[in-house]
Amino acid sequence: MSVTASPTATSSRAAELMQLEDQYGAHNYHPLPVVLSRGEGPLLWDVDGKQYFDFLSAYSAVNQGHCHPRIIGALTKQAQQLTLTSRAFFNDQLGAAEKQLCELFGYDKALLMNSGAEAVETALKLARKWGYQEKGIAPNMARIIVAEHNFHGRTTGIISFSTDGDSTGGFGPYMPGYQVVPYDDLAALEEAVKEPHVCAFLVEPIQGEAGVMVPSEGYLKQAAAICQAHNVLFIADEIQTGLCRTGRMLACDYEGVDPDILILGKALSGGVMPVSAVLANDVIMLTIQPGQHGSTFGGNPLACAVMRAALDVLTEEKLAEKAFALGEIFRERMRQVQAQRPELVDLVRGKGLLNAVVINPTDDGRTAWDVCVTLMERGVLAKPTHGDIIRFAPPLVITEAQLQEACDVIAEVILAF
Ligand code: IF1
Repeated sequence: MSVTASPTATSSRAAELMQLEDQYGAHNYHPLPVVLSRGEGPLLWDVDGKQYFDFLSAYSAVNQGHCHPRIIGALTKQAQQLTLTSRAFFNDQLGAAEKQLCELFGYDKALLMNSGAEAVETALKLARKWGYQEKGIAPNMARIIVAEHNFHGRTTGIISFSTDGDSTGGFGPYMPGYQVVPYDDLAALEEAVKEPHVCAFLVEPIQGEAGVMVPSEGYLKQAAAICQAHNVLFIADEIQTGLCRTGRMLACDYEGVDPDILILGKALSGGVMPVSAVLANDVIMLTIQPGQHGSTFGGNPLACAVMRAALDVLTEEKLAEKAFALGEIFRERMRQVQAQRPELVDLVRGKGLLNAVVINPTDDGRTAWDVCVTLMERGVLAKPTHGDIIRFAPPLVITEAQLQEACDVIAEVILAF
């Protein structure tokens, strides 16, 4: 692909479409000024036909690449047969999909939901139920430990334990029953889980939104051991880090950690539709009985068919191995840039193809956002988080040649910045 250096001449069509969103849509995002209309693999095209490398992957929902033919094939086939029955009845897709999930990740049972936040809420309810029924915590006294700088979704329950002002400000009152401990701090965690009402510790194996914060080697394993020693459930939110993104099927696999409750989402559907899942063994999962939890679309036949194809693509195309190898190349390329511009590039970190580059603001006030606008003009789409951190997360199907080509652009842009 030839990445044209043409400046972004926002066409009238693009401007018109951006204006529509501005006039008729909520202003809950501040998108880069690009209007996309087609995606294939690691590539996106805007309404003017300009081609881009996607280095966000819809926040790791498109690990399998845009519009993967296997997944789209499963979608279109099932869409013409049966899309939704509700769980009031059985359907011919759900059981096989649950079986595939349980066998792939090694759990007794799966509970399918739609958005990631819904799966997180489901995990929190399961942990509390288990706390009351199995651990004997007094009614309404269950507490859950979470990490500082966490991101687990946007519901009023989940933001109740967020430490990010933007996520929580102005949305009170907040749900009680949570305690925040510093991320990557085993002593603080051990102190917190001693409290007898604690039923669970919820944590991201790598904190994505916080800026791809990779914890110390051994943190996950020791945290899981501390939880086990205190009869506290270890809940891993792998919605962003899971499904091959970090170079293993799960980020927890790097340390051989088997969470008591595993939460998946995003790439569980390859970015085709919202599909999320909670996995746990019977002693936890069966604390919820009929009528105690659910969702209209949870486990719908269309989502099941899509999820099964999305999981097949991850394993058959060996996307974890690819992410691992390509991630090494990416970080090495970025470290070469850092060596040339140490005053600008503060840090390069990540695992597999979940990486971040921290850009120090320049003396004349230009920031990571400005780098991303220039990258957009040069045909690479990435988005900053928390002002100075650029997350680089291409679809795992990107080829080495494409990755190198995108790195050439990223290096040129940063070095010229
Ligand atoms: C937004 C962030 C990323 C997640 C983890 C649960 C959820 C997410 C680890 C909830 C969702 C998305 C949400 C989206 C942007 C994006 C995001 F910037 F918000 F934090 F990826 F880092 N656990 N993350 O990353 O899943 O309900 O969205 O399906 O809200 O702006 P969801």
